[in-house]
Amino acid sequence: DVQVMKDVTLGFGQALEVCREESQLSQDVMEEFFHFWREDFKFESRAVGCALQCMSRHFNLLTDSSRMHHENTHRFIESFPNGSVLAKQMVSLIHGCEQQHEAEPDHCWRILRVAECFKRRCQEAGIAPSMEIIMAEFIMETE
Ligand code: M21
Repeated sequence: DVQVMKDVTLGFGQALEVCREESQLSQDVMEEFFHFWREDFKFESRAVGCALQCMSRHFNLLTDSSRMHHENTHRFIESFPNGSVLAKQMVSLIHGCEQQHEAEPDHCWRILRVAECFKRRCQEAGIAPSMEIIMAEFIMETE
């Protein structure tokens, strides 16, 4: 459900400003979190992985070993309108991606790879929101 993913993205994205400094993310690497869904978004910068780690921590979505905390993540997604339709699927997609990248010892790099994998799986499953939808909503919310 594209609408749900859009809401979760915007909610999760609230933490970007909190995390920009500590993850040393330059403005041009990820100006706004919804750029994550852009076709041309590059998964090249370690700082993006560090930012995702910080943002996840902000919402208490990680375990001590910087893996996804399943219950908290499920609850977080469920807290959005209709979130319950996607919560289980998202947790399972992320978990599958974590297993695929388990060999990467650096948390920031691993999380970046997991995020890239997660985005691809969402596109394959048809639950990735389009930029047009996200942009329109973002502009309305900030006006
Ligand atoms: C929910 C909207 C967007 C989320 C995108 C980022 C997904 C990042 C997944 C990182 C998961 C970190 C797990 C660590 O193993």
